[in-house]
Amino acid sequence: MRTQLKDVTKDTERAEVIGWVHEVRDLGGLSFYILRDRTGFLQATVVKKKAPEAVTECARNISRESVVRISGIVKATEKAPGGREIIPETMELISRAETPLPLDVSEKVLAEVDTRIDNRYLDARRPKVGAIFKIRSAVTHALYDLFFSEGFINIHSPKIVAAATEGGTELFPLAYFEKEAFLNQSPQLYKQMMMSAGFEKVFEIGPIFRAEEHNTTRHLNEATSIDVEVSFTDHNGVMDLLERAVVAAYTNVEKLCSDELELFDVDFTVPKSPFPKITYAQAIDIAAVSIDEDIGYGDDLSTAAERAIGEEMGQHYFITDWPTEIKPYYAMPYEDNPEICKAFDMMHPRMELSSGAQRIHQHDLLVEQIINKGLSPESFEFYLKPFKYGMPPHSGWGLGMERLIMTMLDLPNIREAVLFPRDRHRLTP
Ligand code: ATP
Ligand code: AMO
Repeated sequence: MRTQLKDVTKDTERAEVIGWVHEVRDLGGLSFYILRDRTGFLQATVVKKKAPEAVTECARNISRESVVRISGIVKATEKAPGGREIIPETMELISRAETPLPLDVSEKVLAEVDTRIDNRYLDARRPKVGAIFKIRSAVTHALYDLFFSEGFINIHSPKIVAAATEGGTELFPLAYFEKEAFLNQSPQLYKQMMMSAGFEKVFEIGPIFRAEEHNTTRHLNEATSIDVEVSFTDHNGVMDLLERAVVAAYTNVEKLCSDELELFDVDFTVPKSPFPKITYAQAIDIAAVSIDEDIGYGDDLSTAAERAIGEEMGQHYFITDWPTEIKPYYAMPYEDNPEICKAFDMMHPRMELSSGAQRIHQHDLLVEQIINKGLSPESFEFYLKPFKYGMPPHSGWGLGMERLIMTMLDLPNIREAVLFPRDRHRLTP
């Protein structure tokens, strides 16, 4: 029976293990093989004079990153990682790795991102890279737990659609028989329609597609969005939910991934709630005195502005009360001041993580806003119809999974938080 490497301890007498050969050190009469599996490392030590001939024969032919099976006696030794080693009685080469390797797995310094992603199957063998995806999995687990424990219904919205949701510029067109179709930019319209259906609380964690023209370190063409929509609550209600989601994600990572976190040079602390809130007007004031660019009320927040405000805030925070003009048509204007709306962004000091809003639920007002944005209500017919037949007040947000992970672990590039990233120059692997 195979034992995982972390379960081989100083007190283990005998074990059978299978792993990748992470390192080979041949000192002539003595050779060391560091085995690796997803749980850790184990040194196998072969003393040529003492080992069975079949073992020395197999050991001689072993290349790094080959898969081997070893059975033997376990001994305590301070000189090996984890304070123990295995002395092989049998050794079998299960799958040989060719040399040279396209990427050095044991190398401490990471190769260029492009080389790494070209060889992702090897790159992900590095404990630090594997750790990112174990942490991402713990975040996903925490979010599903939170949403289910709060009575949310999980939905899956279509990814092939006929209309833009977030504005038409970042759309990927698709050959769809005789019709024009696109990859969906956001579940926005569908999660709202389910409010009309009476589902009350829905969530979806799934792909979104955006034809981002430029390569940046925080944009992907295929990203994962954590989306929620909730009826009978306003923007403040869903901002509270967003805080709970971020705190739950961090808390689960702290609980389950302490070994993984040790691999990162990051000051990991669960964000304190409530997150501070500033209005868009206050955010612009901070940016105006902090950055060289010309920035004023009504402008989008540039990357430099986001950084400057983030530095001032020093933790996760909300920007509320945005000008209606620069937020999407579905954001609800304040009744007493329609120039501003009940939209918010949730920010990490480094960048935006989430956008959300209380939505317009009145059909005629929504049509008016669609027209104000220069869009045509005809192309939104399927979306607008539910607003005529009993649409409850509702609010929601979308939170970028990769940005959440990237900021949590202080990763320099968003591509590190996706197994197989898609950008303008990359469609494989
Ligand atoms: P969202 O689009 O979801 O609101 P975001 O963080 O991408 O989130 P944007 O409003 O698209 O926000 O961009 C904010 C700023 O980031 C822009 O003003 C611009 O400075 C920079 N930026 C956004 N997209 C790009 C891009 N594709 N290339 C270069 N810079 C970009
Ligand atoms: P928005 O367009 O702000 O809002 O997107 C929500 C969040 O999704 C993430 N995100 C991305 N991450 C990586 N690469 C991209 N190209 C990318 N685009 C977006 C960001 C962003 O904050 N429908 C609204 C949400 C809502 O109101 O419910 C929406 O899509 O972290």
